[in-house]
Amino acid sequence: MSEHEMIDTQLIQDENSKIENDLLKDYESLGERLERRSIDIRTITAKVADYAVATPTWGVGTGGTRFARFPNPGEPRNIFEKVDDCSVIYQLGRATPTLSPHFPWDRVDNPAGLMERAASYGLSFDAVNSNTFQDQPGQESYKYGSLTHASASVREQAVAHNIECIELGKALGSKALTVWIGDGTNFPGQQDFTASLERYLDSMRQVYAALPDDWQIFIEHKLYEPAFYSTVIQDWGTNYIAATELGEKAKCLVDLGHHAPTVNIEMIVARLIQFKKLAGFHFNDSKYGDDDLDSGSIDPFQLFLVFNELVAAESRNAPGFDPAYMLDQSHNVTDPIESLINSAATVQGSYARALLVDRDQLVGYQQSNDVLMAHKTLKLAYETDVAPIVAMARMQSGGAIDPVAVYRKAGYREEKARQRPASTVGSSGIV
Ligand code: PSV
Ligand code: MN
Repeated sequence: MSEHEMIDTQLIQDENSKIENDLLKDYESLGERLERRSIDIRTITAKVADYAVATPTWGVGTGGTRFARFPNPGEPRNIFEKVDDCSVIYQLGRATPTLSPHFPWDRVDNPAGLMERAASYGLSFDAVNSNTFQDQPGQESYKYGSLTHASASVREQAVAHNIECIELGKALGSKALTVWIGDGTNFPGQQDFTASLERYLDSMRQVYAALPDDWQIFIEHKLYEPAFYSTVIQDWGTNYIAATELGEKAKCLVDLGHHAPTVNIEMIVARLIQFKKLAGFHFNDSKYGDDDLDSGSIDPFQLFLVFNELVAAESRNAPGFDPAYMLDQSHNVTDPIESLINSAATVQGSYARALLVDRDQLVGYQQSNDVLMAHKTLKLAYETDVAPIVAMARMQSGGAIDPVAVYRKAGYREEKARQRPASTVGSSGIV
């Protein structure tokens, strides 16, 4: 348990006690139904309780679009306040014990102090993220690219930043660097596809060489945006090639929002697992071009199918399978703390559903080409309401049965609105 908490633990207990009986009844009834399918609800609950997903520090600020940003009251103004907000998400939801920081947004002079603040809430640091998609004062511009820029000095600056991120990450106890670049073009003819990828590989080899032995580098691909004609690391194919060229410590990170609308993401996940190159995830959802909607808010079945691949890999002890799980969302119209609590629970729920798939039965139907029954095997798991399992896992771990309700009742946002004067700058979230 952590040393101190942002939300009064008595409030959590009082609120839980009001609905605990209902939860027990729902849990018992679900337990009976699962027993008929030879599934032990306690085993599933224990696995769900063990499942963790990292909070992105940038997610607790209000996001925006390229048209406007409408800041929430009480936004965190620096990484210490972001950690405070993340601790609320963890305290109430119990699914998010780690934080994924982004530099230079979260750069501090005293990483030990930051680690201490996080540890006081029982939090630690997951993969660190570099940022060469924005200019910083006094630097050469990334307008025409960063790690792939035509100018050697801009590439050197971008490489140096990534190496600095590794250093900052080491001080925070992190073990991985996630590299996403916005490099690409808006016009056919603007850039040579081959030369820009060559420059990327050359820059990344220098970053890779600076990785400590027990570190990994996660390469994140994205179809488009900010570049609208071509992007250098645009899909999992280029990502896989880059990770393979770099070496064993390089793996491919799948941000769910970074694919064309109809792409079969679960199949990409299966391929990356098969060839030991799955780094992990940035969970979010998307409908058209946004890559930052709340997890499971648009296509929860897809999220389930991704977890179906993960659980299949887990159950067959797939070699080298150890993905990092992170959320990556931008909250423009909701309270970020509520969205992140909710999204972490949604991700946990998808894991729970995937655990309910009868894998032996599925293999049998696949072998005998019983298409409908194979599909129904997945659907049966997907259509099971696992909310009592997720809520029970949360309650047993000391969290709130209904975390958003307790968050609202605690008046945390109102309190922070008083303590943190309104900001109009875009520093605390994704712009
Ligand atoms: C890019 O869209 C991305 O998904 C990358 O992970 C960035 O680091 C993050 O969003 C924050 O802007
Ligand atoms: Mn991402």
